[in-house]
Amino acid sequence: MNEPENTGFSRRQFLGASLAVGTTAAAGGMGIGMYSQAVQADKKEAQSPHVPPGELDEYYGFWSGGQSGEVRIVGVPSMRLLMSIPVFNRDSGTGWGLTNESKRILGDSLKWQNGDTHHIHMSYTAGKYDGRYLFVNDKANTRVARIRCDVMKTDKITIIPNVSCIHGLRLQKAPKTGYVFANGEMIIPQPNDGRDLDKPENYWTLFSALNAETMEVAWQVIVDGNLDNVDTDYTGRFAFSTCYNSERGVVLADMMRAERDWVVVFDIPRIEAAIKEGKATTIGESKVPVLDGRAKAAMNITAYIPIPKNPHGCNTSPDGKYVMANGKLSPTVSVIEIAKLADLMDGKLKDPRETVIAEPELGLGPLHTTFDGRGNAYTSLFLDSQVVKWGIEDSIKAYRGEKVNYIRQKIDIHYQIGHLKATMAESSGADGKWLVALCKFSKDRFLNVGPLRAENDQLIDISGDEMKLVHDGPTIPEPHDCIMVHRDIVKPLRVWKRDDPYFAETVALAKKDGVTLESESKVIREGNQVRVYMTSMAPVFGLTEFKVKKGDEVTVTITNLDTVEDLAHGFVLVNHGICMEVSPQMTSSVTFIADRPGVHWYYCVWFCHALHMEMSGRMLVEA
Ligand code: CUK
Ligand code: CUA
Ligand code: CA
Repeated sequence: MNEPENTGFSRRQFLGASLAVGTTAAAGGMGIGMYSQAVQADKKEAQSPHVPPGELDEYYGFWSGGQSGEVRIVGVPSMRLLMSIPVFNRDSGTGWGLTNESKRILGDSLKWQNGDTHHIHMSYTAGKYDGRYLFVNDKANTRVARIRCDVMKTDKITIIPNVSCIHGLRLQKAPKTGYVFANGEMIIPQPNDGRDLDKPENYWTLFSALNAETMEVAWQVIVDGNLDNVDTDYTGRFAFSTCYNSERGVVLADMMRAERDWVVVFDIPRIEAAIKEGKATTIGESKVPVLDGRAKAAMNITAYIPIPKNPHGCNTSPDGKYVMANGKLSPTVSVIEIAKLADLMDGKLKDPRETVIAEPELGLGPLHTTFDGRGNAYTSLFLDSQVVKWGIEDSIKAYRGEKVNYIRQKIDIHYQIGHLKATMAESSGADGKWLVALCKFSKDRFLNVGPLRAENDQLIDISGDEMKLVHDGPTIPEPHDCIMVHRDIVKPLRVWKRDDPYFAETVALAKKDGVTLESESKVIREGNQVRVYMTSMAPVFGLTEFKVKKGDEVTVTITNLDTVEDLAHGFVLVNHGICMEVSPQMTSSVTFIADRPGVHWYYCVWFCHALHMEMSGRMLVEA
């Protein structure tokens, strides 16, 4: 075992008072590895991230895409980008935001073209990833989306009422994912209808629970302070949220005033019981039941545990014993013992701080923590640009006064790390093989591409005693978080099933028109509405031409009859701003106005056949 020295403490004293302003002022400035700690090289050679041609990655990585608004699938350990899944953004190739199928899912979201995905998580059964769904937040437009893992398409988007910015997002882990928990970050007047504009003392935010199956908001809880990140326990009873703005300030200086903010504990069964007992109200026009979880309401559905200072990440250990609140402006991570929370809720503890059983000093700017399933935690240090590996049980001993060194190793990363994640780490199946460090700055690590740069997702081998950096992975700004799930758990389809709900409504409309999509191509006119049904099979569309009149509302529905894996077609209508994906056995449709007379070509946009260039046709628009 390595015995590195813990130099973190003296460094903290050295920087002392400037700590509070550090995070905001020094972004991009400090921490390029001046304080790297040497560990005795461990004899085990680093695992190779190289996946030879023709072989497959061991893990599916699911990356939030940040302000790109999308989700990405990355192969790990090769770090090859495999696919992007449009969610809150618009997508030129698949037609996400253009097709009728995507418009139905976007619903009221169609009016917004951007999103900001931070936290992505996979549904659980009994604490283990179950490969059914992914859920992701949109900080920018206060939404939560669900992605179906069988087809890797977004299938539900919900706008959350009464809050501004959904930031933290986590799932109930047991017995299976019933609720999706979503943190409202910013505080606003309630209801936010123009009242109290200049009265921040009347601003509040809420914690939201969505039903994972229906994606409807089941209930909300109004809280003191604000809400940053969230995690849950492994029994299904508790959720925990960090709060950096206990001061309920509206400017930075106010948000940093207190030495401690807190973690809010939510007792889910008690919240459900209180709603059943009719204790909920509603806010404004929303019909969602709202409970008052503020301390002064004394409803006994929440508890507030003081934590230093402006804490950020919130991470439950895979054994279900602890939840870590990452100090950000404090060099510490606070370790809360989950077994003590029942007593806390029952009022049996004198001081909620009794639930904190360790507070290791780790370095500057601790943001997030991940786990290897072997008792070690790994915390990202934004200001130090390091990952610190530490022993959880040793940190507990040290807190009790025993003389133990809980720091195992610090490794430099490049640079300014936010989230970090180990393989399978947010499930009881944490396997401690790889760790990804999502670095906000790449600076000199890649070719200069101008003022806007890629970020750097670094791959670290954590399978041995020593962390070893093995790969730099450029990534388009800016994923905040990722999860890595073993490939045995994720089982996507190879071709669509004809009865898929994704296009069921389109199929039903065709049925009303008496059209059998799987074999027929025809044009149906009803007034100035024209419905064009055609098949596609490499290298031909079922119709090589169709005729409409200027001003007609035209719906083109295409069904891909090919059953060959990977044989997608696409439909582009030239100079009409239309493109859509039609993957094997999929039906896609798009509606537009034929506003210009003339000959307008359409063509297939996926290279599907030697005669792909010839896969085209004409829309003839009469004046
Ligand atoms: S937050 Cu971005 S680095 Cu939105 Cu999870 Cu910490
Ligand atoms: Cu069909 Cu190219
Ligand atoms: Ca604060």
